[in-house]
Amino acid sequence: MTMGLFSKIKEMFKSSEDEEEIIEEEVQEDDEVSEEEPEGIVEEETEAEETSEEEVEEEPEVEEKTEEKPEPVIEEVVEEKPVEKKKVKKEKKKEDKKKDIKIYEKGLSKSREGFVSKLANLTNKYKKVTDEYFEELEEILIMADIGVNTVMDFIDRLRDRVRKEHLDDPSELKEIIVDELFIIYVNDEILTNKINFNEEDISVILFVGVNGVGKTTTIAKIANKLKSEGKKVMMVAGDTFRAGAIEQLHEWADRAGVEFYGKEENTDPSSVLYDGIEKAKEIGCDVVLVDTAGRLQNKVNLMNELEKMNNVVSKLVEGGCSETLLVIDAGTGQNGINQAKAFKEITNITGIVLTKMDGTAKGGIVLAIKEEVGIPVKFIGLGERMEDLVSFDIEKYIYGLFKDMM
Ligand SMILES: Nc1nc2c(ncn2[C@@H]2O[C@H](COP(=O)(O)OP(=O)(O)OP(=O)(O)O)[C@@H](O)[C@H]2O)c(=O)[nH]1
Ligand SMILES: [Mg+2]
Repeated sequence: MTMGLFSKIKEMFKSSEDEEEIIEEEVQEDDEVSEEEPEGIVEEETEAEETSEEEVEEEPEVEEKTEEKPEPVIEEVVEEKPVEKKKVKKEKKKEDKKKDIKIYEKGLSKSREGFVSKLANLTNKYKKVTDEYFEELEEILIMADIGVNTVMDFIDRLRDRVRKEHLDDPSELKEIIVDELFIIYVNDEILTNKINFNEEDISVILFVGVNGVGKTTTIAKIANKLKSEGKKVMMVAGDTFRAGAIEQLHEWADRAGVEFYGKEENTDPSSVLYDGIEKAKEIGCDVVLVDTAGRLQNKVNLMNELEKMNNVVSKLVEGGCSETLLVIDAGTGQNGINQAKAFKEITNITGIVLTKMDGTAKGGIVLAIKEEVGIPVKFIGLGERMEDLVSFDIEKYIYGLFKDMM
């Protein structure tokens, strides 16, 4: 049997672990600090990292940013000690990777305990791969919210491989199961988890989703992330429907240290958006993040509202919206999948943010969404804090989920 994908992924992350014991200690210290200290400190650190990595050479905004947070030390390094700069760059990159993996590991611990430990038990329980084994496996995967159709296809493929490769020991199947799950997600496609930015004009990102899924929190997290990458960000309070929503967003904007635009409750969201974008352009923002109401009475209302908002953006911005991100609560299972299908019908969803992955033992929804809805998951939320958001990366996800199993 050739080396499985999971082994490769595991080796990839393992070898970086071995090389970097010192860095790991540093990162652990960082983590401890970030749990206790207010966000300000973490932000500054991230900003400094990002600046030293990429922005210095490439981004035109650097001058502005340098005014706000001068980094004389880094500039010296850039000009006079290119070798050292490379070293710093490499170490920072490793450090970032490490941090990301840790967020995945921590955030997926519930899924790991639930679904993955059941898989491990299954392997111990059966001496041979039998029909009962497959039935039980099927049940575990369905319970993990992978979705019935996806599971059926998956089991068929697995049975095929078992037959062709003459496998009959369940422990040999563990790795194949992980590989096949990975294949479901990747499915020969080029996956993009990158945010699409408008090259010509200001970038406008709409956040949609039913109430309570985590739209507002996600906006804060993404604002925080973009700000740390050197972008000037404005949040626009397009949820004028729910009492308190505007104030809630305003508070997040203050905490993240980004611009905010909002009007009175019950104002037409499109008019807020219109004025917000004009204001954002006036003060030189790069990105506008738009909160929207989740609880409009029915689908037609919601569709009309989103269409109106899209028209406003098209009027003011070359190329219209850069992204419309659908926010889904990972704990809602099939319901979440249905939301994705419904939203897909009423507007052009360009990516999905899966929130509350830390609170569910059913991490399989990532695979189900990909298979049943066909829209890429761009981010996952793994906690309530501003830092608890990562770009979705299937390799880190698989590693975070299965690392104890092999
Ligand atoms: N554990 C966890 N909680 C989260 C995550 N994302 C959001 N939440 C929590 O979910 C709750 C709802 O979040 P909001 O951001 O207000 O959700 P919303 O979609 O804007 O809700 P409405 O404005 O009422 O439609 C809050 O208590 C958040 O702290 C996450 O990734 N993990
Ligand atoms: Mg909200």
